[in-house]
Amino acid sequence: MSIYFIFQIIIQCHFIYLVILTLTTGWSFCWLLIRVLMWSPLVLNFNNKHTLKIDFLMLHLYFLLPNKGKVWSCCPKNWKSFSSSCYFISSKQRSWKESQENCSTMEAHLVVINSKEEQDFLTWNLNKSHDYFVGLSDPKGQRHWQWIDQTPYNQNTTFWHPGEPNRVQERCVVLNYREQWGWNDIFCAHVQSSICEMMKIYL
Ligand SMILES: *[C@@H]1O[C@H](CO)[C@@H](O)[C@H](O)[C@H]1NC(C)=O
Ligand SMILES: *[C@@H]1O[C@H](CO)[C@@H](O)[C@H](O)[C@H]1NC(C)=O
Ligand SMILES: *[C@@H]1O[C@H](CO)[C@@H](O)[C@H](O)[C@H]1NC(C)=O
Ligand SMILES: [Ca+2]
Ligand SMILES: [Ca+2]
Repeated sequence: MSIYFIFQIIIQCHFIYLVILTLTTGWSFCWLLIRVLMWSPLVLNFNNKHTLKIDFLMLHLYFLLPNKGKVWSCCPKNWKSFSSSCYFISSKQRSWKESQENCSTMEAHLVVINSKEEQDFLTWNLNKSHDYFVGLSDPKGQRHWQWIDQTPYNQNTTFWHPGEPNRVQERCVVLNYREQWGWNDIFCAHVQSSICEMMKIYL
C-alpha cells in the first residue's frame, strides 16, 4: 500500500467520524470542525500533542485542497450570517446586562450596528412586535454613548427614532419598530429580546 493510499483512508475516516458527530450531536458540520480544529476537549479526547498535530493537518488538507485558496467561513448552527459576522436573535426577555452576559457565554457580544446595511439585514429577520437590545449604552447617564466592543460612537451612523434618545435615566438602547425600524433608549433593567453578534470563523 502506498503512503498516499493510507493517507486517503485516514482522511476519509476523519470525514466519516465528523459526519457521525454532526448527526449525533446536532451541531452544524462547520461548527463541529471548528471545535475539532480548536482542539476542544468537548468533542474529542486526544492522547497527545502528536495526534493533535496530525488531525489539524488532515482537516486542513481535507478542506483546503479541493477548494484551492477559497476561504472557509462559517457561523454556529441557528446563527445568521451577514458580511463578516454571525448573529443570534434571542426572543427570550432579559435585562440589558443579562442579555450581554448571555451573549458572552456564547463567545459573542450584544450587536454593534456599524452600518445601514447591517441594520437592514437584522431588521429583515426581526419581529415587529418585539424590542431588541443592542450593544449601545450610556453607562454614566451623561449621554456619552458607548458600543460594547469599543467601536467609537459615530453620530453619522445612528438610527435613532425621531425624538430619541429622550431621557437621561434611559441608558440602554433597543432596536424596535415604529412605522420604521430605529433606536430608542430605555431603562437597562427592562426585560427585552436581544441580538448577539460574533466574528465569523475563518478556517
Ligand atoms: C442564552 O440564551 C439562549 C437563547 O435565549 C439559551 O438557549 C441559552 O441557554 C442561554 N445561555 C445561558 C448561559 O443562559
Ligand atoms: C411576533 O411576536 C408576537 C408576540 O410575541 C407573536 O405573537 C408572533 O407570533 C411573532 N411573529 C412571528 C412571525 O414570529
Ligand atoms: C460625519 O459626517 C460629516 C459630514 O458628512 C463629516 O464631515 C464627518 O467627518 C463625519 N464624521 C465621522 C466620524 O465619520
Ligand atoms: Ca457589527
Ligand atoms: Ca427613550
